[in-house]
Amino acid sequence: MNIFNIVATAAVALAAAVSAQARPLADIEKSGTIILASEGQYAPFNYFEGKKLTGYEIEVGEAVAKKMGLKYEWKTVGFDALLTGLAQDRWDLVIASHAITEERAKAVTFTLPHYCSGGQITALDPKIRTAADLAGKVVAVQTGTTYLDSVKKVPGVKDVKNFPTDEAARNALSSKRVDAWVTDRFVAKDLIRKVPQAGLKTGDMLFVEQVASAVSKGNTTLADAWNQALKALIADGTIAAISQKYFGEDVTCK
Ligand code: LYS
Repeated sequence: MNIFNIVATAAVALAAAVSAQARPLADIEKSGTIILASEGQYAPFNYFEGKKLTGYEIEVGEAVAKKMGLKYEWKTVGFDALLTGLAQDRWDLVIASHAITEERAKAVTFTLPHYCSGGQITALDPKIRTAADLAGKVVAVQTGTTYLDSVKKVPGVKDVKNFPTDEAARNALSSKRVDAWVTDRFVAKDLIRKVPQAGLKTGDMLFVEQVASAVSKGNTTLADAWNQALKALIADGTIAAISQKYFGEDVTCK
């Protein structure tokens, strides 16, 4: 065996060991409790109201778990650590506004989407509305997001500044350390409604995306059961009602 074979064999063994840790549906059912993970810093999708974790995705997650006949327990960590935690068996499922992307799909298995949205240009200056208007401008985004990937592709942007949370990116805009912020269109809409005095103005959507939960790569028993429960709750209007409560509209994918 040469060194390449040894390394390759070790990598395969490691991958097997990591994926073997994912709890299939039968194990979760036996324990009775699914471990859900989210960020808790992305209102109105997932955030804290005092000590209580709440938001559209939190209520959707809890409704789906209940429909599956399971109790649930929440873990919250930074956005960056959520998908890697799946491979380390720290939780069973992540529901934290991750869009389905090819890159992420290499590492995790996505469920059906629970909302459709996209990245929107947000600024204080009403003249900054289109991708072309971002030329020569400094733009804030949260690290590890599809917003970062998409802004990097806009020609002529002067600088893309990364922040650990979406809120930190927004604060950079409010304090005029950046010219624009790219965030989810429903996050921007909610802020404009709740904090009109902040003077945020929205421009074009840079892209659209489907947002879904993620389970450990290949954990299809869990993904299938989740999808079945989610579909039933979309069909009976439960998800639309949760959506109305947070957004005043139905954000599920049409
Ligand atoms: N939907 C975006 C993404 O997939 C942003 C999520 C941001 C969560 N704080 O990356």
